[in-house]
Amino acid sequence: MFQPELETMPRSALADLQLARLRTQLARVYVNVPIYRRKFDEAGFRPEQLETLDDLRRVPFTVKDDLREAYPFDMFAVPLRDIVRVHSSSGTTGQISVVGYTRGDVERWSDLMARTLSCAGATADDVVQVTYGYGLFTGGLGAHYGSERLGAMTIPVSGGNTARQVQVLKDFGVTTLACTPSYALLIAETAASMGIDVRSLPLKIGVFGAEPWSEAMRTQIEEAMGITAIDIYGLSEVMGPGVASECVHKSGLHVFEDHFIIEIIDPVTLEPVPDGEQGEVVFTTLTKEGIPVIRYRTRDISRIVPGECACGRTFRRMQRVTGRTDDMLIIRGVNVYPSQIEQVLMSIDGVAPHYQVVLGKRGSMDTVEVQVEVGPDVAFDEIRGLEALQRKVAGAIASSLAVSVDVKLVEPRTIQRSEGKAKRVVDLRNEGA
Ligand code: DLL
Repeated sequence: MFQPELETMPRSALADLQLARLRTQLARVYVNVPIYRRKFDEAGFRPEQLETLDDLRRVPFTVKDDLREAYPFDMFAVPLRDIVRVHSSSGTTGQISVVGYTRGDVERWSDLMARTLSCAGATADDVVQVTYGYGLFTGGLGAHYGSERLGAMTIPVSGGNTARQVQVLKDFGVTTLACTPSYALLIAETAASMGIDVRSLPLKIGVFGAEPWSEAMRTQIEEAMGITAIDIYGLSEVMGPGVASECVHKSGLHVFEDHFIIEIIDPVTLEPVPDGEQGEVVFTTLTKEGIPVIRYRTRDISRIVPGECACGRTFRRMQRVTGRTDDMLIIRGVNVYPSQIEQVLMSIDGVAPHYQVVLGKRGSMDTVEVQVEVGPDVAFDEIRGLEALQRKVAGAIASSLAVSVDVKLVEPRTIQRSEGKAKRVVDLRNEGA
């Protein structure tokens, strides 16, 4: 463990630490960030009223729109001269939000990413290839600083140029790869086309995150690369990667609770749900100086995994994020996340782990078509075999998810590959309208 004294802290000591930090944090934002002061005043809440951790429920939520309205710097809690770095959220929808880090924030983030890598089994002896994008995205620099903090040999390749990624992987004796899971698959596929079997290389650990991926996808990647694939989670608004990470037991992601308070709420009633029940993840940062967030609604769906982990860490675990409230498809009344479709697809022989869900319109009806590549061993010109495979895929989705969707099998390598976050849903409903 990178910080065993913190990672295995007794729960009661952790609660004391959280409460002390939370008090300071709430007082700071109240004084320094007018947006928080206004919200707290409107809710009739004063920071000094917080007596127990449960009182956090009385504090108003922060949502993505608050950060957007504060664009670029209005939610910063320190003068700009104390900010040493900015990043931003991916901004696939609408205005981006900007986040700022003080020197202390960068220090703590480096520790938390070193923790993450160490959770995954990496040590100072490892050679870490950072293939997350460097730039405004938090993935590249986050992993980079963490890897250096761990003392590992850090290779800042950034995303893109997949053939070069493979070359570096092979020539530099890389043992740990940090990238999105979808990009890991593309790297494996590209290596194979270059005649390189990744399984025969020293690579042994993958730290994959930044997008939803299924357990079945994990198995695919682990088999294709001969590695242990670890799920790592975070978001720019809260810090970037390094908010939660699986350990080698792969049974949920330990939330780094000395720095973040996690709550799971019902997104409709906004009330907390009991441990083990699914809901929207809400985070409060306890130590961030640049841009603290208080009860930030992530829109990510997860649940607390009850019980203790065999690794000895006392931090509670969240289940892998299956999707976001805004990615959820409602297909004839049934709620479905793309990652659930992925899980079904990956369990079927003959289809490749490359797919897209295409939303369209037929007349006034919404249509959903799952496009998936057939595996390399399937003869694309053998109509009867293809029809049977298509029926099998549609049948498996219908029986697992209780929805019927159109399935289209496509030829290998026709679904667009991504070098960062994969685009799983293509919405054509407003095209040509
Ligand atoms: O994706 C930070 C990150 C970088 C995490 C590298 C892990 C590795 P954003 O670009 O702000 O930050 O996107 C955050 O991505 O709210 C989730 O919806 C999704 N996400 C991140 N990690 C996971 C994961 C980075 N392990 C948004 N599983 C989050 C599922 C994830 N979704």
